[in-house]
Amino acid sequence: MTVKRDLAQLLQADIYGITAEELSLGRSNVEIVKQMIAAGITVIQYREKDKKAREKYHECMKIRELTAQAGVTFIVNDDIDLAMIVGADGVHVGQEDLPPEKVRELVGSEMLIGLSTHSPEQAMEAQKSKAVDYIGVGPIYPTGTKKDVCAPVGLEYLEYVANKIDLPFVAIGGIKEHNIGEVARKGARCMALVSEIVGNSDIQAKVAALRKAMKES
Ligand code: TZP
Ligand code: MG
Repeated sequence: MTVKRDLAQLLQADIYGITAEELSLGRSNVEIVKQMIAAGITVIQYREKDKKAREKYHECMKIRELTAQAGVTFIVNDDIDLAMIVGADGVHVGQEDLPPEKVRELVGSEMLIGLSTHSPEQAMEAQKSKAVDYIGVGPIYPTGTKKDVCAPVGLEYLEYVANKIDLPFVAIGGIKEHNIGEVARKGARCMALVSEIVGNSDIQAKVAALRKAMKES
């Protein structure tokens, strides 16, 4: 039922959806996931920094059910235990979280591991580590969504990854309809957008417009 370690699906994804309830115009994370699925998004990450573990567990159980029914890859940000308990397809960690090799020991061989990277050195290290399945590349542009975010890495680092790194990658940070074409032109095929998607009252229309802007680039 679940699509474990389905890198093929991840590679085909054009848009990677991420939850952010505080930016979702009063809609719940679960409601946003329903709308992302309706918009045809095939990879969805649950990112929730403010809630208690029990509430996150209940939300993720519901999201697991919805994504499994739709054949959508479900990734949990930060919480390795939560990802395992709800049977997520993947877990996404940052540079200051547990090392990916140790995460792999915990989650086993089936689960996808994503790692955020911000420099060529970090991308190289991720590639050498056989534990990482894909990397996040960003923030490309300034973003107000992530609180502890580093300075924008710019398009130069994105180009480096597109040309020199073999791992699948997801561009992230400040990507909007007006600049997604520029990101695509630098070699990104999969983009993660938070505020641009969850902060829109018509997610289906926004995703269609984003896809059009990517294709026209
Ligand atoms: N990691 C790097 S930037 C970012 C995360 C989670 C936030 C991106 O949000 P937005 O609203 O698409 O700029
Ligand atoms: Mg993190």
